[in-house]
Amino acid sequence: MDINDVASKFEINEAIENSAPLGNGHINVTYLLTTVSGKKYVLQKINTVAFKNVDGLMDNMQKVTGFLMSRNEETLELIKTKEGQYFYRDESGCYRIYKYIDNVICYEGVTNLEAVYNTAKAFGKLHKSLKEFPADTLCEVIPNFHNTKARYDALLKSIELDAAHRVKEVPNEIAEAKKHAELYSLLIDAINNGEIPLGVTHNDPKINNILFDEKTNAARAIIDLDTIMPGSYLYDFGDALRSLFTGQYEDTTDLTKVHVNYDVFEAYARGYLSEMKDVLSKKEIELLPFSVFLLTAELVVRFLTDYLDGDVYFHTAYPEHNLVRTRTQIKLMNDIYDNLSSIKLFLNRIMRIKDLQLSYSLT
Ligand code: ADP
Ligand code: GN1
Ligand code: MG
Repeated sequence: MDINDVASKFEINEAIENSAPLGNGHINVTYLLTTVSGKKYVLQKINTVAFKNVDGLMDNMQKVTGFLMSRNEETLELIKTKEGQYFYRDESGCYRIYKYIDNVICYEGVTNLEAVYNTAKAFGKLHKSLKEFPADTLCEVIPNFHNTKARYDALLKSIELDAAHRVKEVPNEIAEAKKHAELYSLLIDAINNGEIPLGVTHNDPKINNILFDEKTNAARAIIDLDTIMPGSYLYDFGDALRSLFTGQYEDTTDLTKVHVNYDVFEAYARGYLSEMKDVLSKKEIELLPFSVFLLTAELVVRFLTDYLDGDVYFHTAYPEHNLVRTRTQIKLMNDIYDNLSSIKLFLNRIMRIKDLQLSYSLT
């Protein structure tokens, strides 16, 4: 892609002086653009392997950001194209531009508990705000995105196909992914039989999808809104803690750094429940610890599937990258499984605390 050419299609009306890769996302290609007068924008090439329905995706994003803006909540601000569209498409791909949110920090892992608490509160607030949003106006951007059972079935198919001839290398990882397979349909069954409701959820609540104010450490904006769609609150709770427990990066080979951390769990649970305690049902609260296990198992399955498919979905920097990520998540999945009863008891104690607010001092 020619960055200047793409940028010239949008309502920026200035030349771009500088462009540089931004962040560590696994899906889109992201650049920070700086104009000659010093204004900053984010340009993204949307991943059309992951997102087949870009029109639906951008329609969801525009509706949700418009709704949040109308409530004065900071969110991504899309820049329209000169033709009044929210993205630009040519033969090389699909592109969008937002305003760069400045004076922020983007963490790749837990560096302080205050950020964890603030992240959780921000997701709690988002869930609560979006209860007022008409969920039926959103499309399902990626069908069955967090249907762990469907993800597992896709893994079984990939094992059978063995497209990249890698099955023989990974018998242990396949065995790990299969070990708890009987649990993979528990949440989706509960949703399908009406025991667990759907709300509007983010569906990708990794810590690097939150921007923190560099001065106050408050969670300023939740970004990466590609997968905003109807979903269970448990998806976001489980996936956020999965990401936080993973450590600094998902591709670490130092597996001693990947484990359940009760301080992190407490900070996240308190922050989230301080907003959502009265919204969640008894059944949802009961399943919060399980959701952390399930979403971690789902990532084991997804990274391993992509490794076996020949790295067609997640961006990879080297041939074993998805395998390394699979192993990180296996370590975490097993640790969460072994700790499930203790996490449940721990959560019960947190639920009895009257004032869930926490104040941390940054050191
Ligand atoms: P991906 O879907 O590939 O993860 P993201 O939308 O999460 O892409 O963007 C990748 C990274 O770019 C983020 O983790 C963040 O560091 C940075 N980023 C994206 N949008 C903005 C923005 N509007 N302002 C500041 N930083 C941003
Ligand atoms: C992807 O886009 P990014 O890097 O925030 C993925 C998530 C995974 C995550 C694992 C649309 O998130 O579902 O949990 O990688 N996003 C999509 O790091 O598939
Ligand atoms: Mg991201």
